[in-house]
Amino acid sequence: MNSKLHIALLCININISSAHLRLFYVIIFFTILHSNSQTPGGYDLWLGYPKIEESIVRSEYVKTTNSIFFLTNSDILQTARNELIRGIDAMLERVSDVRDSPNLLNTMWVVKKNDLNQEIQSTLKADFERIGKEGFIVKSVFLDGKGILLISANEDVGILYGVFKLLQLMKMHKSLDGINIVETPKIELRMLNHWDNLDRTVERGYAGFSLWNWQKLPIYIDQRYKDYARANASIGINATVLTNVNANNLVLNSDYLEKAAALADVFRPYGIKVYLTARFSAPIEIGGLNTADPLDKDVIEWWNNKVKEVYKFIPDFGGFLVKANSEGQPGPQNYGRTHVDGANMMASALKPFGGLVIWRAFVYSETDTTDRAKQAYTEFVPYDGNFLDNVLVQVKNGPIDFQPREPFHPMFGAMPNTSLVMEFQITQEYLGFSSHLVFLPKLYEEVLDAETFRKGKNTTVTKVIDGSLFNKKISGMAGVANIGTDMNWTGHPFAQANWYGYGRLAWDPYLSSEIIAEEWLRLTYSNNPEFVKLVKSIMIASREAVVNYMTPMGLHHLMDTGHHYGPGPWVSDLSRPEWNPTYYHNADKNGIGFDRTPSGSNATAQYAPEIAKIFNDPETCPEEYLLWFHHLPWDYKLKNGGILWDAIALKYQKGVDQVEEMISIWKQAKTYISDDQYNEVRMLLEIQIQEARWWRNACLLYFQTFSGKELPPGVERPEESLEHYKSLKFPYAPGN
Ligand code: GCW
Repeated sequence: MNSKLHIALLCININISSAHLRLFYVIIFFTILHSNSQTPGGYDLWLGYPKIEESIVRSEYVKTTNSIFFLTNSDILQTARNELIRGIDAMLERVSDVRDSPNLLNTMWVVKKNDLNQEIQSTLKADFERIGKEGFIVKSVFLDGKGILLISANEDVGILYGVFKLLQLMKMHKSLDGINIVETPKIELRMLNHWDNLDRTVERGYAGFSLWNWQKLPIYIDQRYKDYARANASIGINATVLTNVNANNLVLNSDYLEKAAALADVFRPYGIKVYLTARFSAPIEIGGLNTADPLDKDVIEWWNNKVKEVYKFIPDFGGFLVKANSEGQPGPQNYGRTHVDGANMMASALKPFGGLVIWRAFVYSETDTTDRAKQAYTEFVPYDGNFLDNVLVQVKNGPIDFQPREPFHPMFGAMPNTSLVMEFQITQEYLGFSSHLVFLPKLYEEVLDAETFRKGKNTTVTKVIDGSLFNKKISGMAGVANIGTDMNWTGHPFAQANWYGYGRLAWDPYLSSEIIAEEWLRLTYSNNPEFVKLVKSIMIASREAVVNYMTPMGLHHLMDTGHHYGPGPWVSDLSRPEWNPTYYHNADKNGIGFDRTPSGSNATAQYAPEIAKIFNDPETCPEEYLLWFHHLPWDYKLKNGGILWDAIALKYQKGVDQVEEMISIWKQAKTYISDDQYNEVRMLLEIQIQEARWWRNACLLYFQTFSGKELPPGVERPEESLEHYKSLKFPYAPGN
């Protein structure tokens, strides 16, 4: 319920006789107005529409939106229209005049290209050509000698995105005077990957249970499904994979397809397509065949029929996401076939319906003893050019697994004849779960901006995945969702910024993380410039802080076993070598780090020679990747003259100091937000500082057993012994 309305009702219900009580309510009323968020607990995400008080801005908006011609003849356009009315009515506190036919008083038009007259169409010809299927125009134009605001697009969904754009601008109090925005997404497939199981647990989920209530579907449609779709549409996400890549084949049975279809029906008016994960062995498990060999004719027929059935339920079904021959999942290699055989077989079944296969490259073998970081490249790059054109290969941002920092995956740029999808993780499996404030667009930006040097200079990862470098027709980005049933959707209020920021970068991978942070803060909390400046500085520093207190200088995968909660650098007894942190840090009395140069695993050879050369030499290797690529002595001299051991220790300390700084800045931001908003994050920061100290202490005590050196001045002494840290067990850590 709207909080203002709520207070008003309270006042009616209770017979307030005392003046004191009256004053009390007045105070509550103003406290609530003070904050931007309209429903408690952050449910509104970045989509609350608080009243605009500033009179100049307000009067401009009132004038612009006074009389609106909104031609509405589809479900998506109806969604857009509802959103526009909801937004402007709330922000301007009035009932707006929106009609299906034009009149002379119109101040604004929301009309698709084909419904505009020829004259405007030809004036805006260049714009319409630029915006493609999903882009939009928000522009001041002259119509019969009168200035109006026009929102237009080639397709319905462009109108929806244009409406959200306008509302966001208004929420940020931007002037609409002479506005001229012509935007189109730079990536075609902007996907969320839910690792949601049918029992509603979420693999690596830290925000409650899965949103999808399979038990009550298809009849019961939870309001959350619509709110979820609305949030995604507002940032341009157009695809969602409902189920975990560790797939349960039951979702391909008709009873579940009917449920998935009900979700697809909810998402369609928001421009979002549904995808499912497909378990490769489904023909055996639910099809009753005795093989899932992709070249077997019964298997091929089974998939053809299954796909036909899926499209009966979901006519605009997006396709299958497949994790095959990875971490125990079945795949074509079980039958002596290749990834190409498997992916192309499914792609052929989907092709007549326009569906896609998204085949994951996250593979590493239980028998292959070569450096895990090399395996995906070794396996996939030779297949470049062999996949059908409705197959996309989805590659994690780095060669290991969503670590706080990894160099970019060498497959980016190495497969010019294959469409590669970037897979980012939004859920914070290795970055403190939903208790740590970490602004991930900083990480995403670093990967996207990385130079691949595959076609000379200035050939960044972004240019690989947006398709511009190798003229790829389909481009894509996937984000492993951090969304669940928690009241605020993501567990940590600032984890909403990672969902938001992921969507913004999928729309435009050239955007800077600073701009995204600022937008999100303004849309979520407050337009106050002081507040934005303060809190933006927390967000921007937060990613480097977590790298420092968990895995500085290129260290990686030091997390405890299974759940990945907290430090476990000492773990060395797991059945597969590459599951052990000791495999990655290789600490011994001589030094620390993974030698991936030609004298070691030679993983650097998978990068372009120009990049490999930089990584190969510890003198030129960026310090943040030093121990990713090199095994170096504890007293190795760094550029600043210090030795490696001291530098590692000081980085751990710095991470802790940075979180302390984040806490002190958050305190300064207190006056700009409500107490609830303040306290929620304050408590989470308390967890974060404790855990940052825990990471520092545990890792330094452990590595010290090898380095044999004292902690340098400036590094706080650990409160507990190494044995204490080693003894900590967390059988119920979430998300496992
Ligand atoms: O990071 C690892 C996770 C697994 C996950 C796997 C993957 C879905 O620990 O939980 O499985 O990656 O990406 O397939």
